[in-house]
Amino acid sequence: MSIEPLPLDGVVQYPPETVAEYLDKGYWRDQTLSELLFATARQHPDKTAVIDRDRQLTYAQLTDEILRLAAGLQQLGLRRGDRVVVHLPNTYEYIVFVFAFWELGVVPVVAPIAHRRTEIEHFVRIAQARVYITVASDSGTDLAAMAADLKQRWSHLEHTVILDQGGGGAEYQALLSRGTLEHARRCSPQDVALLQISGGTTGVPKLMPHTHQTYGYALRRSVGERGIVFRTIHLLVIPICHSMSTRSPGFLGAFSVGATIVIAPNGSPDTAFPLIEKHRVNRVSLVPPILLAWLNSSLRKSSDLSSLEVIMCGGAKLTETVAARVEPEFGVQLSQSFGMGEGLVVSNPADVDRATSVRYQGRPASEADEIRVVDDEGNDVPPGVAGHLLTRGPSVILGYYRNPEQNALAFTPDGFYRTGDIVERDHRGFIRVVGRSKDQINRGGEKIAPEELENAILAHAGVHNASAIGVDDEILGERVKVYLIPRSPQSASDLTLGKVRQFLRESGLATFKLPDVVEVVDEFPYTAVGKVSKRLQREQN
Ligand code: J2J
Repeated sequence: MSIEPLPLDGVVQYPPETVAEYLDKGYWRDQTLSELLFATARQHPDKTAVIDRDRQLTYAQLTDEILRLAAGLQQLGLRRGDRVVVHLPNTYEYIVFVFAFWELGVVPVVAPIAHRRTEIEHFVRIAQARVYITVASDSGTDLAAMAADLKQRWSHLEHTVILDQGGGGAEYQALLSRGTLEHARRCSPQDVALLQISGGTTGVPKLMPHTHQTYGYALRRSVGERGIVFRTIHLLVIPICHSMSTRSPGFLGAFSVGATIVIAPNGSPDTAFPLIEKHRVNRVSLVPPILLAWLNSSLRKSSDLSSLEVIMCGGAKLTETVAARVEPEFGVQLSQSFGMGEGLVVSNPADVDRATSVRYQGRPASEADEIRVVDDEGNDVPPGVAGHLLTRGPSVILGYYRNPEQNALAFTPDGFYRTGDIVERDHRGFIRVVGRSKDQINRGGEKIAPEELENAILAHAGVHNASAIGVDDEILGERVKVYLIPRSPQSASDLTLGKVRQFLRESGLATFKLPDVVEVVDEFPYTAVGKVSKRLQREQN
C-alpha cells in the first residue's frame, strides 16, 4: 500500500531526483523499519530476538508486545508525525517503544540515559514533544520528578510514562493492557523515523532526522559488511539509542536477518563477560576504552569467552598498539569502524589483512557513499594526503532538525556533510582518521561540545571565563579539562574540581560532560584574531 510521505517541519528534504535515483538503484526500499522486523518475525517466529535480564523474547513475542504497546500509545492520542522523547537505559522496553512508534509513524527523539534536565528539556521544547518516556531514576537522579516538572512547564507535553528503574513496571503494563493493533502500514518509508542526538559541537545538542530509508540503507550495508547472520548472537553494551547500537549493525541489523540481541546495561567486564558466557555471544560492538578494559581485565582468565568471534570497535580513535593486541590476545577478529550519527559508516571488510584491520578504520561499502577528502580551500587531495572528510549518500542526512544556522555551516550547498574529521585515504579507498577540525571533545566515544560545557560553567557566579579542551588520556583517548578565570581572587577557592562538578551536576548537565580536570588561571592565551587559543591551551598539557 502506498502512503504519501509526510514532510516534517524543519527537516531538509532530499531533492526529488535524489529520491528517484536512490529508489531506482535499490539503495532505498519501500519498507518501514517496523515492516523490516515483522517480515523477519513471519519467517522465524520462534527464534529468540532479544534477551534482557531475565526476559527472553522470541520474534513472535516481541512483535506481539510491540502491537500491544502501539495500541496503548495510540490511545494516548498519538498520531503519525507527532514527536515524543524516549530516555531509557539499555532495556528491551526501549526496543518495544521505538518499534511501537514506527508502527504508528510517531517520531521518537532518542536520548541517552546519561542526559539530564538541560538536554531533555531542550529536546522536549525543540521537538514540541507530546510524550516523555523515562525510568523513575538513574544514578541517583529523580527522573520521575523531573518528568512531572517538565510536564507542568510545557503545555504540549501531555503525557509522561515512567518505567521502573530497571524497566517495566505498572505504567508500562498499563499501556500494554489496552488491547492490540493489527500490523499495518501507517506511514511512508520516506517519513522521518527518529530524531537522533548529534555528538555535539554547539551550545545545545542537535537533532538528526533519519528516515526509515536512510536507516534501512545503513543497516543493510552494515549487516553485509560485518557478516551479521541468522546465527549471530550480538551483545549490545553501548547506549542503546546510539547509532552503533541501533543500525551499525545494532538491533536493527540483527533483526533484519533473524539474529539474537543480548542487552547489557553497560560494557564493564564484570557485567559483560558473564553474559557472553551464559548466552554464547559471538559478536559485540565496543568503544575503545571498553575494549581496553576487556583486554586488561583479570576476569578474562576465569571467564569462558570462547564463543566470541568478532569484536567490533568504533566511536573514537583506537590506537594501533591496542588494535594489534585484539586478535592475538582474544583469538577473535577485530572489526574497526568509523561512523557518525549523521549517516556515513565505514568498516573493514571481514577478509581484510591484519595490517589494514589494525591501521585503518574501513572503507565505504557502496559506491553510493560519496566521499571527498579536501584541503582547507575545498580542493580534493590525492590518496595518502590528509584532508577534511565530506560525505553525501543514501544514509546521510541533509540537515539538522530545525537548525538552519548550523545547516549552513555543516553542509555544503550541494549536500555534502562536513564531518569535521581529518582523514587520510589510501589508494584502495581505506580511511584512517588522523585528526579533527571541529571543536569537540571525544571522551572515549562520548562526544562533548566545549561550547555547551563552557556555557554551563559561565552560569557560575564565581566564573569570569571558561575554556574547555580535550587533553590526552591513555584510557579514554581524551579527557575533559576546563581552564577557569575566577571573577575575583576570593572566588577561586570555589572553583575546585569537586565544587565545579557539583555545580554542573545540579545545573542539570549530563554527567559524562563534567570536567575531569579544572585549572584556575589568570588569563587565557589568545589567537591573532582575539579568540581563545585552544591550540595553545592543548599544548600546555
Ligand atoms: C576516530 N574517530 C571516530 C573512529 C567515530 C558507527 C561508528 C561510530 C559512530 C559514531 C557511529 C571513530 N576513529 N573509529 O554513529 O554508526 C568520531 C568522529 C566522528 C564522530 C561521530 C556509527 N568513529 N569517530 O561515533 O555521531 O569524529 O557516531 O565524526 O557518536 O566520532 O560520532 P557519533
